[in-house]
Amino acid sequence: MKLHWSPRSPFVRKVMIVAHELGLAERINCVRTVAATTRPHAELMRDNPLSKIPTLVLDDGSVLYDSRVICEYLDGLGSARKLFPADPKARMLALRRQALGDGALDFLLLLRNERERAAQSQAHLAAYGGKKAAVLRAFEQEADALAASAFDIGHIGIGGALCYLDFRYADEPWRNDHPRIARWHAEFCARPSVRATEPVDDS
Ligand SMILES: N[C@@H](CCC(=O)N[C@@H](CS)C(=O)NCC(=O)O)C(=O)O
Repeated sequence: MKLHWSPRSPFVRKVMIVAHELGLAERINCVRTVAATTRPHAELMRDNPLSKIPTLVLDDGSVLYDSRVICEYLDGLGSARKLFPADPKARMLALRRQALGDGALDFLLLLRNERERAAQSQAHLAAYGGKKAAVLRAFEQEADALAASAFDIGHIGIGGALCYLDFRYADEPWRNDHPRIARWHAEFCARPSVRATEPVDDS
């Protein structure tokens, strides 16, 4: 399998954490692909018209995106335990947590883009900043339940979003005001799958 990959992308990292958790990382050929919102990537678009990573090309030439679809595909390949629960209630909880983490990443990427623009929109900056605070409060409220439930894709979604805050928003500390999710996140970061996928800013 070929993965359009970058060491900076939090969505790629989610896929790679899943791959490591399932013992599948060695089967994935990671190909460095630069995806940027303002510079559509012609070659990548032959596989994914959205010009986004992660994009997975299977050995038969078929293509999977986005990260949610790829993660679920990998989960079906692994013979080990599942990261997408079969029980409907547990599955919906896991998918909702994944959506919260992914949604946070979506606006955190937009917020970085907005801050880099010459003519910044104060309305966008304020909206993203407000969501960032709200999501951290939601993570904090969810911390005890996360710690008490079996590790799944929801944990990876939320843990990965917090890792991205540390990577790209390191000068905006969140731990002091959110001690329970900070404790949970320390354990998340100690997992071999998370340690094996540390982000690198290679720009
Ligand atoms: N919903 C997508 C989001 C993927 C995404 O936004 N990837 C970023 C890199 S972290 C990207 O490819 N951006 C390029 C663009 O927006 O054109 C997923 O879960 O895979």
